Amino acid sequence: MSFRCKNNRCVPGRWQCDYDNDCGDNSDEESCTPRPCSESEFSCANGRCIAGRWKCDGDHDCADGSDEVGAEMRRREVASEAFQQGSGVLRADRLPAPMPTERLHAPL
Ligand SMILES: [Ca+2]
Ligand SMILES: [Ca+2]
Repeated sequence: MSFRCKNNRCVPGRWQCDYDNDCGDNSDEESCTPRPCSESEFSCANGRCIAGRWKCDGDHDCADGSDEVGAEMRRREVASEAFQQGSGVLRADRLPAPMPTERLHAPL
């Protein structure tokens, strides 16, 4: 089973409504019924459901990046907190994602 896009491109049927624009004109994502996200899932701004733990993990799991909105802010707070504790050393395992070195030394 394949799905024919409006631009006549054919994509595998399972690519329809997977929230990725596979056709190029997004016609494989049109007329899709968004499924309600469960409580353990995060609901992206574009209607996609992702696992709750994927929110703010540094990866854009929603195609529109809405699961990472505000994540950068939170990351800075974590870094700032580490400095306030007087260690002066940022432990990488405390941060949700690696940060560029220059940002660690920038004024927070
Ligand atoms: Ca798709
Ligand atoms: Ca994510």
